Amino acid sequence: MNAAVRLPAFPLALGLPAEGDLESRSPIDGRALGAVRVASRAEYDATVERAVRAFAAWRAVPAPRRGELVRRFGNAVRVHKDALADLITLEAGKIRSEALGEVQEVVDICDFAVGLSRQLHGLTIVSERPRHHMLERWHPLGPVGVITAFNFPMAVWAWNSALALVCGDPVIWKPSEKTPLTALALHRVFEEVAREFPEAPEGLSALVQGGREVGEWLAADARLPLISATGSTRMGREVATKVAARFGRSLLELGGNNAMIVAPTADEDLAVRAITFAAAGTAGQRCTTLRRLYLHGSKRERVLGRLKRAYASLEVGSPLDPATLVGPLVDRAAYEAMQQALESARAAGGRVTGGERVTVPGCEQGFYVRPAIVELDAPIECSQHETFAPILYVFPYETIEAAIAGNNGVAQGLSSSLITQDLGEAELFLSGEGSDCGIANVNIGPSGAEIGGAFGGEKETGGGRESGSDAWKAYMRRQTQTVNYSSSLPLAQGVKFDVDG
Ligand code: UN1
Repeated sequence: MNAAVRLPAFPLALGLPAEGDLESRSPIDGRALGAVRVASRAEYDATVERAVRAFAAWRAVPAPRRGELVRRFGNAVRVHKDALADLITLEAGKIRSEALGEVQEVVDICDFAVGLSRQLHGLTIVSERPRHHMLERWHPLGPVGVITAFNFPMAVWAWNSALALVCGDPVIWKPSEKTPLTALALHRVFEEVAREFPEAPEGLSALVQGGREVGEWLAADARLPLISATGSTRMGREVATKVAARFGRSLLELGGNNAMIVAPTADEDLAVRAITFAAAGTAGQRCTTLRRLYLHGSKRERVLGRLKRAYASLEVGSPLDPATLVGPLVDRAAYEAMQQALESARAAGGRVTGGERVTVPGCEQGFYVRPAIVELDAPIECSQHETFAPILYVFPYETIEAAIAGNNGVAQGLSSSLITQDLGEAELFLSGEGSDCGIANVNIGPSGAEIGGAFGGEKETGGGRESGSDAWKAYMRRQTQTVNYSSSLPLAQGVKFDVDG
């Protein structure tokens, strides 16, 4: 197995920065990759001031022209795709194909946003008053704070910033402390493009590196009308409370605890492949990862048997090895959280297969695990929570209603899926009586959403929607306008208020 870490060509020939108080370590083998400087409060304030000034200029640039900047950025990302994917692999531990997929997601949201820059549509509304009409218009909102997680260290910022920029908003990005270099690289690509774009004001997009404190500054900062935060429910609760206290707007994309139902008519080949990618892919570190599996009694033994064989054959190893399908967990804390969850599952009567640490030659400091399957008869404490690791809890079910109740029986509401050939079941699952999640899929797993649909979920997932559909509306303010083109002044609801004057 090739475990040697080859350093990528940093985009735009930057070289990996080495100076700084925030060190980046590779989950592959724990080696230090570089370091960045954490922003001081004074630097942070100066950054926000620049963003406020940038807003005054950027909101006056016509939206299709703002889209042109995003188009050029997307093209630059295409040019640097390989190097950016290399960095994701090094710093987040993703296998090559998934790292390339993430960069592609950046390109895709840019394309989406470019089209959108000519479609920031409002409504015209008829008025009850003669010679009046009403309009609903969308205006730029102001500088947006974006907090992102380690597991999608580029795509989630791009979902937010591509939309925010075409909507007329500057962006301030606080990336995860675990992936500062990835953020720096992608942001440098943006800066290069913005430098060549005459209408792009200084400070249109900024990167603020640091830990929890920086997130708190953003959340409490009344100069930022919107905070978009992706990460744990615990983090989201803190951010949302702070933002609400100053009447700001928050867009939350928090934890998931996603389920799949495998029905009696399910195509088993498709089911096993869908389960394996969704539960073990990205080493279980997606917010859309499949964590709970409801197997119909008639399918249980066969699907479980095939699944265990598929799991046993999964290549776990360095993501630099092209044969690897399951790379490392992000760090020791993630490994310990996984082991703790498995221990409590065992104590609660769960039958655990896999989950043990895997030693990868040359990568002894990395935390590699064989994805785990936990067979249960009913939910237990730890299956109700999101443990950011590849643990799949498997439950039996008998009726589709019971399976849907199981799917919905957690505090999170991000993604869900049903594997079936039965149209009635599929429609029930997709109906108002069905899945209560933001995403509901039939005959595909819960993860790997494409750009185009709104991404996000209900309940403790936070309710936010990002990326596709009309998610752009979160980055703008809505204004209802009434215009009177007569010379009289009729009042709504027939109210009379006649004065001589
Ligand atoms: C995340 O894990 O925060 O749907 C985002 C997916 C990816 C995005 C995941 N397109 O799995």
